[in-house]
Amino acid sequence: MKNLHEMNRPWLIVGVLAGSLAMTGCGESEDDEENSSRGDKTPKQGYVLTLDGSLQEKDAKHIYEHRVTLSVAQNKPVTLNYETRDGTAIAGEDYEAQSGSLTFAPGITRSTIDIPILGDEVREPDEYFELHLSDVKNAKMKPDEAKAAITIVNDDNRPTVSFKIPQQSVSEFVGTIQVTATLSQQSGYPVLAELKKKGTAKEGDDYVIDAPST
Ligand SMILES: [Ca+2]
Ligand SMILES: [Ca+2]
Repeated sequence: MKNLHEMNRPWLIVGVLAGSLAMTGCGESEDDEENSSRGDKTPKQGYVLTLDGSLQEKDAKHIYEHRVTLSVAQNKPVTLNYETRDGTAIAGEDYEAQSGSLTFAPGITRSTIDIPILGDEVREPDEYFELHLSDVKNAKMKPDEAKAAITIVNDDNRPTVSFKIPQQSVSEFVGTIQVTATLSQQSGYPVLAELKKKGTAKEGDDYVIDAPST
């Protein structure tokens, strides 16, 4: 019996090991199924997002690149439509209106929309226009993220005022002369200038000024 008992033990041990191995093998198989499920090529839901932007106006036409992003890369092309709309900035005067469609190729999460900005040398307030996104396919977009305000920041200084002809001599019998003041550049604001008079000729005796006091 002793021998038989000793002979049986290895079988028992082998049986336990076999059971253990079988359980381990079973566990690996379940993990594989889970991995397979995770790697089924269906990425997390993607969201299209664009933020407000701002740029310096500059003094000539240039291109502003407005960024649009996708929160997670997708395995299908993500498409959307876009269009600009006037705010205080006016299409044709401050920027060139744009509309069209944008595509994120599979795996891509960043893209830009080019918008021509019509820079000039006219001092103006900061102005903005809007970029609206719509018809997103193969991704989602939150309603409050469907548009961005883009501000064109003024970069023009105040113009200077000067006389076109700084000094001139005229006959006492000339009658009326015109004295012209000029601005160094256009202004988007009304420009007021104070008129000061001095000299040996006296107003009322030698001349009168037929002009606004400013
Ligand atoms: Ca400018
Ligand atoms: Ca300007």
